[in-house]
Amino acid sequence: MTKKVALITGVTGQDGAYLSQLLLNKGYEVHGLLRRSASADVVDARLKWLDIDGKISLHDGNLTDLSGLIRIVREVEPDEVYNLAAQSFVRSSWQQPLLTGSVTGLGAANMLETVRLVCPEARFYQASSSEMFGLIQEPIQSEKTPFYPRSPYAAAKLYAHWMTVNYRESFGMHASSGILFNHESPLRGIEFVTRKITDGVARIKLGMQNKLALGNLDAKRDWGHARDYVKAMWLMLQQDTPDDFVIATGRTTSVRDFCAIAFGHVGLNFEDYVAVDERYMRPAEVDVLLGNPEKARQELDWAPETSLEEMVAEMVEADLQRLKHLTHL
Ligand code: NDP
Ligand code: GDR
Repeated sequence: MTKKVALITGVTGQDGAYLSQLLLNKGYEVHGLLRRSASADVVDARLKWLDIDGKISLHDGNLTDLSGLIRIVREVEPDEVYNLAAQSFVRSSWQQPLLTGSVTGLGAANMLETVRLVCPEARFYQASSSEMFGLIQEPIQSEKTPFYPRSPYAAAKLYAHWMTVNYRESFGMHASSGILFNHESPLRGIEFVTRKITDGVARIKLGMQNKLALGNLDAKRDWGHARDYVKAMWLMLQQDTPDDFVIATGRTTSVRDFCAIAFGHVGLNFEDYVAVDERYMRPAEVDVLLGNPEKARQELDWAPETSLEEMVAEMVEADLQRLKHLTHL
């Protein structure tokens, strides 16, 4: 049997790494879009962490460069395209609103257009986000909840989301959008609050630091594990009909309570170490997110497998290991 071929944009990010691992385990030939970096020696650190760096074909390109995308897709001839690349840090999107629009918004349109022109039969996944719910219009958010974006990032994701729906409806493309709530792991970028906390806990435990400065401790998020969430991406592209799905755990936790769990894991009280610093507050905040994954449960047979406590323990332990061995990530 011929191998299925997948192309992943954002392959060097958290989800790209876990998705590559999942697809390789399923026997796929995996290709990834790699944007040129002056730090080429560390850009594939996550793939190395999972020990899959040599198993993926990487292609030099950028989501903002349509002709390059066309060239790569012609070469790869993918059966499935996962568009995960984005300027994904919400806070930076106020500092770089136009770049965020170009990459996170128009970049998705570039990818959709590339697939439509070169391989319209390929299945397409768009990484949509719970940030699109922003100022929530319902206490529990589902596929039917109206959107209210609260950042340039969320506005760009909303454009990409509707373009995905539009290409599905206009051109009959098998294009699906996963509205994923926050998902974390030891491979999470250090600037996001969960990893910032678990890294801080590990540093404090090892005597390398004595305070952790955070922003809004009252913000609440529905946090799941990235390893569980990439399975949902794959499942969406295995369906006969493309559609949109909320992927979440159905449990929401405050940043404060996340701190309590993470510090508690190493026997420390977070109140002795965490300080609030106004610099980490946002111009407009998403106060609370809580997703309803019922549709995914019923139609994809998907459910989260890792509890928040298990995930926090895994993240703190990984950060302790990394700092002891001074591993890059
Ligand atoms: P990361 O920030 O870890 O990864 C982003 C990826 O996009 C990196 O590989 C990055 O490359 C790449 N990238 C950025 N700009 C460009 C560009 N111009 N051209 C090509 N590649 C580019 O994100 P995650 O893995 O956490 O998230 C994956 C996707 O899912 C993102 O679109 C994110 O917005 C979305 N999402 C994430 C959620 C989460 O909780 N993690 C929840 C909902 C949606 P490089 O390594 O060179 O920086
Ligand atoms: P988010 O993730 O904005 O939800 O976007 P992040 O971890 O950055 O923030 C979550 C919440 O924590 C509060 N917070 C802090 N955040 C950061 N980064 N640093 C701090 O010091 C801090 N203190 C408190 C924030 O104000 C916020 O309320 C993530 C990204 O992965 C997006 O790409 C994705 O779409 C959404 O999740 C779903």
